[in-house]
Amino acid sequence: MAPGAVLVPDWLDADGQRDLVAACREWARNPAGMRTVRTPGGGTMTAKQVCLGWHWRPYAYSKTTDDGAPVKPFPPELGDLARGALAAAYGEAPPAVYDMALVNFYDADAHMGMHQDREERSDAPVVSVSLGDTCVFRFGNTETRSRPYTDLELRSGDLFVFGGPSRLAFHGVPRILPGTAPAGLGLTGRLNLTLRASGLG
Ligand code: MD3
Ligand code: FE
Repeated sequence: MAPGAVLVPDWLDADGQRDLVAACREWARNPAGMRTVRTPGGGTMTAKQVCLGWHWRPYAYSKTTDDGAPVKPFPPELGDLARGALAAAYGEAPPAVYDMALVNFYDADAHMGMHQDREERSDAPVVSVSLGDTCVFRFGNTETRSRPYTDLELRSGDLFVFGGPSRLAFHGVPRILPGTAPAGLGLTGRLNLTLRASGLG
């Protein structure tokens, strides 16, 4: 891929995928479900979302949710998952503190427009794990949200790590390929888990 962007296909086996789906369901359920994110321009995002560790509000992080409730904790096992992901992608784990996760759920019609992730104060790589339906992922450049970009498919169990010059690349999810989740996973739609170092202490 581009410098700093490493795709590890089939990083999680079937059992690992099933465990992570179950965990995502727990994190989404307690105490509140997944939320619909409203953007400052008055739009709504089609992917539903849960934040762990830090609350992401377009376009800032906070320690309370929109209704003033404390943000759900960052599960320590996700720190281990992040370290394992960095080792798999780069062969070593840079010493950043991973303290926030975003879980995005896409139904068949959901998508995510081209954007940069630049609310974090840390330049540590973003770790992304895909579960369920395959998506078309659009990986762009650091200058504009338009071409040049590369479209590729992310499948259940795939790991993608975005560090170095790729950290500020524009990216998005133009579409989901419904019905492509592995049989036996028990997931209709797509879950994406991103792990980040907020750098906010
Ligand atoms: C490249 N999520 O949560 S994951 C996001 O599939 C987000 O839910 C998409 O974009 C999803 O912000 C894409 C791949 C990804 C995540 C973060 C990145 C690619 C990235 C940050 C920087 C560069
Ligand atoms: Fe993003």
